[in-house]
Amino acid sequence: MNEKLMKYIDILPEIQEALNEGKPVVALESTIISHGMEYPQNVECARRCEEIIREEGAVPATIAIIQGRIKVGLSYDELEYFGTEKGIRKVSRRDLAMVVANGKDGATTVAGTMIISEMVGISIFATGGVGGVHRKAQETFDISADLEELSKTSVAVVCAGVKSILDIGLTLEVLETKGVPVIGYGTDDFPAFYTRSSGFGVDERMDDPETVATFLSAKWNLGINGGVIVANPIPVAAEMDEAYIAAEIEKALVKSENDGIKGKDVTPYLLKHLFGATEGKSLASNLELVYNNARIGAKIAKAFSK
Ligand code: PSU
Ligand code: MN
Repeated sequence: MNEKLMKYIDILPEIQEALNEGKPVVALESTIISHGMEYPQNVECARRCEEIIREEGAVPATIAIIQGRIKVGLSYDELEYFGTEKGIRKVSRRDLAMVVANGKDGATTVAGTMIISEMVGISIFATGGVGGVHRKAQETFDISADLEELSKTSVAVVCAGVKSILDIGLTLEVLETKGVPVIGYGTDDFPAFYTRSSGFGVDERMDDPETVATFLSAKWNLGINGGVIVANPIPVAAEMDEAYIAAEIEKALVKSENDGIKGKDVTPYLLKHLFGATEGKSLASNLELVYNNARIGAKIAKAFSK
């Protein structure tokens, strides 16, 4: 990290050492903690992800902004604070410098977390789902800044695909336009978050961490900058019934429209509504797929560090 960055970023010594020595590190985001789940499941989820990454022999780096300081790695108390505090700003590319300059708290989205990961030299990042093209984006122009970030920031994002609160087909079209490779991890089908298949294909299937690591090295050594989506389907045992979740998503979409929800509030609103409507079933699935991504993220980070 250069001196200019050090002025703004606090990185835990364990993470800095691992990066200096070329050991595997996996980034984790914080919007999932503050806007994606309720307390205490959010904090439990964050802790369990870190634990899984350690069990696999990599170092976790949860990324967030606390009182204007960019944190790479959170202490026990910081995570607790982050999980309970209300009104934390959701931080994508446009928000990042404002939150830092104003000394505020910020929860980094996929885009925000990718930016900070690249700043400190972390190449692999595990999360639940990435943002994408919202349904009716033809009218609303609501396309997640995550897609733009994936086009230019060199971090691999291990996720369970995108959920069908989004238009999955259009999301994949935009990813193609922006030159973002979409890898199916052990699958030919692009996963739909709560279910293993969306009916859309991936660019290429890769079945083990080494193959993904070799591909990432080739891409970035060639100077082809930008992110990669490693789409890792939810474990079979945690998968939801497709018709059931599709119907609940339709209802949630109608409700968000009736309530006039717009912009960055749309994704958190839909998630929260779904958790309630499915009596926690979608939350249970969500947790399992995030853990699965943390595990595969750590395996890929290990292979990539070799
Ligand atoms: N999808 C989820 N859970 C989440 C998010 C997406 O299943 O918590 C979060 C991620 O942080 C993602 C962000 O980067 O929502 C996308 O928000 P928007 O659609 O406003 O770009
Ligand atoms: Mn949006």
